[in-house]
Amino acid sequence: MPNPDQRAPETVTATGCPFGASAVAPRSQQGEFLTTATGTRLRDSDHSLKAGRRGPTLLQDHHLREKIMHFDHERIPERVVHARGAGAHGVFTSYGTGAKITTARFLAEKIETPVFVRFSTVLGSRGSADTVRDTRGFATKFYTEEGNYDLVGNNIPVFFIQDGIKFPDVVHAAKPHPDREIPQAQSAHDTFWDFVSLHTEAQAHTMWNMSDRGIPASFRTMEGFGVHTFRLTNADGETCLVKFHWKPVAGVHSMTWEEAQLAAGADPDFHRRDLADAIEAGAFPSWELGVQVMPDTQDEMFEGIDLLDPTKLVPEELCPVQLLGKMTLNANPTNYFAETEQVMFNPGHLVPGIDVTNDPLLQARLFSYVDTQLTRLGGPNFAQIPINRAHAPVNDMLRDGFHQHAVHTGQAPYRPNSIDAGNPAETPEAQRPFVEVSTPVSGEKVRAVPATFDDHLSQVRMFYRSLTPVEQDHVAAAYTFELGKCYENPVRERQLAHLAAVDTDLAKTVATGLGLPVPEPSTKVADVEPSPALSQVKAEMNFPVDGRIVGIVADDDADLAQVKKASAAVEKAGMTPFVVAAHGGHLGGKKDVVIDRTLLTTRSIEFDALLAVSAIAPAPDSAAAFDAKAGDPSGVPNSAVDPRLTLLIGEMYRHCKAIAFLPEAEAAMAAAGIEAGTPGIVQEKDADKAVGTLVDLLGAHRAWDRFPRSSADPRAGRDVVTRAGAMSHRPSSCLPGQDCSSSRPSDSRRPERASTSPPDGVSWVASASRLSTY
Ligand code: HDE
Repeated sequence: MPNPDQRAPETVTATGCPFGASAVAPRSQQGEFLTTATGTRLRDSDHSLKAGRRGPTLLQDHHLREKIMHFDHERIPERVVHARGAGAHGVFTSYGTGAKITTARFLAEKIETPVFVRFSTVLGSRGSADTVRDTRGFATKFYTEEGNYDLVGNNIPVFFIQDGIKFPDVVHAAKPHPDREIPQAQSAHDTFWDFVSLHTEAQAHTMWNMSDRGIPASFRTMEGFGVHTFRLTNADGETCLVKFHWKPVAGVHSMTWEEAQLAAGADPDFHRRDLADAIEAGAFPSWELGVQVMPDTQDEMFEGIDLLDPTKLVPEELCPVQLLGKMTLNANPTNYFAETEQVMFNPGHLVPGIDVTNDPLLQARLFSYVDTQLTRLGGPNFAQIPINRAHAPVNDMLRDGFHQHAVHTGQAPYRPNSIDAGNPAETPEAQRPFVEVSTPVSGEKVRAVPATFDDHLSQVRMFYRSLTPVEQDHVAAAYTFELGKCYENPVRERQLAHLAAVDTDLAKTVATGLGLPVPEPSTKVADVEPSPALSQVKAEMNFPVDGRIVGIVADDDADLAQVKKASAAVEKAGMTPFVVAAHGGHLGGKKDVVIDRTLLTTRSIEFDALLAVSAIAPAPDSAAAFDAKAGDPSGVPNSAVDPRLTLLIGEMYRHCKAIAFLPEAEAAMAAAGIEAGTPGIVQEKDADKAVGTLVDLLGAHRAWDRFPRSSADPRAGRDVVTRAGAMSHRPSSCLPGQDCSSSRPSDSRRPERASTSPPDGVSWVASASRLSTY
């Protein structure tokens, strides 16, 4: 309590509004008139104070000085990694299935916890493109009643390095070259490949980056991983080791490399826009949170995998993901800077029941995240920034510092004290304090990792062999592209030798593309069983299509009834229709059909599928000198079709997207050289039916079967999407009470079904018989 002679500042907000005045007002600007930062009303903010109209500006112009001073300091240092990001608010609803393994309240009870999520790329600067090939950050802040819990993960389950001390090295190597500061936001350059080819432990993460995971279709279709192993404690004090997973309800989907490159130019904000648009449209992105639960054994190993090694994953076939709850992102931030830029995450923001392990990468992170905020957010009081504030009561003894917002009372911010009656008290056991799990520690001081960290390549081989042929092709193309952008031959050769160790066919394909011989394998690699759960292309896929974009192509003479029918059917399916025509405004002069895109403004990357109601004849602006897209020589010359429509359809065709043609649009199909019966190509008379078929095709994301493998390919003969020798994987044994059969890898089914019938209770998987050596 303050003393009788003490008074605190008035309880007003930063903008002078009394707290509690209204839900919105405390955060916003106040009143009708422009003021200075201290509330003095201004008459003129457009002219500086001068000695005469043509005279010099006067030093006394305090408003000019305040305005320019503030502007000069509007930027804060961007994050040293993960600088480019997009955020959203949401809610996490627990299934209550976690009670057996953790005391964390937000998991154990069927409760709703507000969350803020920030997705990011790692390498690029704040203004870089969204669709570069890179890892994506997936950081979630749960504002729980027991304090903030941050799950600061990535969309890739393994990491480049085993020990945090090497983080500056990998980041320096991956960031632009220090002399010219290029290339921005990508790994296709010598220093990156120099580092990863010299550090074989980086090969696993690198192959994930070269796979389709490195170019997600959307933040909404990314898996998330906590990467490290964490330790959970239940009410009986029993512990288990877990790996966290986020499973996207919309399925795991990626871009094609050409799409990613086109998007980086045509719409560098592609992912940010997609997230915000989906939320605005009510297609709320959602994920289920799950855990792989492993016994907390003394050696911290599972199935021969060292759980402290962050370059390794645990195959879901050996330890299924058990679902704990569902997160739905349902609101966009109000102000990018205040929320998405100023949010700060920290793997050390833990709640009772969740603790860290000795993973040497995680240990370094526990130091790093508080440290970086000091510079980035300008002092130690970053937890007081609105987006970072806990929703649980805060009663700390942290005092003063830059930008202190709290007006602390009392005289004894220390413990023990008698002057403030000993307050605040330490939390007794019954009141659920956070207590570190007491684990025995022994050993000599060394700079070394355990011998069980030594195998760097067997899981790289496992990952590659778990992919379907079409995904393997993408991996081979990505390595060829990236190494093709390197100048240093020794770097390429060293990387090729690692690929030769991982898979001979892969190395051959890449070496052929580079025009280099296939080197001897760098080492001998153990064979491990593939894990089909790692592939994102399944034989049967039927994912929700909410928030997908369907382009509806029509010209002024098109049957407007069909256009309207198509739009209505697309909306009914939870998707967004974009009408594409030759010009802006309205179709056929009728006010009721608004044109969203023109052939000049659009590009194929905007659409997940296309429905052509009619062809579009060459428009007045279809001269190549005006719009270079019109000069594209591909397609079948056809004076009746605008060449930009042919290009649009051709690109979507190349990207294996679904395209439907109504009869009036068949000239466009012919102009693009598309044959009837091609996978993913629909010919229908009626818009309603066409949309129905598109929905089915979109459920599988893409028609990969459109392009069979060439017979020159060493792996030819295999189906494009069916994995050669796919095996059945079941966890070899389950603890009593666990229904392992229901814990399939969750992207192989429509996940909302799982949401309505979550597992009864999560338990841990006993160590299965050793299937393989890692
Ligand atoms: Fe980070 N990381 N990191 N990291 N990281 C940061 O913290 C760091 C690592 C991850 O949206 C920084 O506030 C070190 C692994 C995400 O705000 C910084 C090491 C994983 C984000 C930092 C790692 C991540 C960050 C930069 C090795 C996946 C963005 C700004 C010991 C499990 C969070 C900041 C956001 C951000 C350091 C390794 C994920 C510099 C030293 C492994 C998603 O503190």
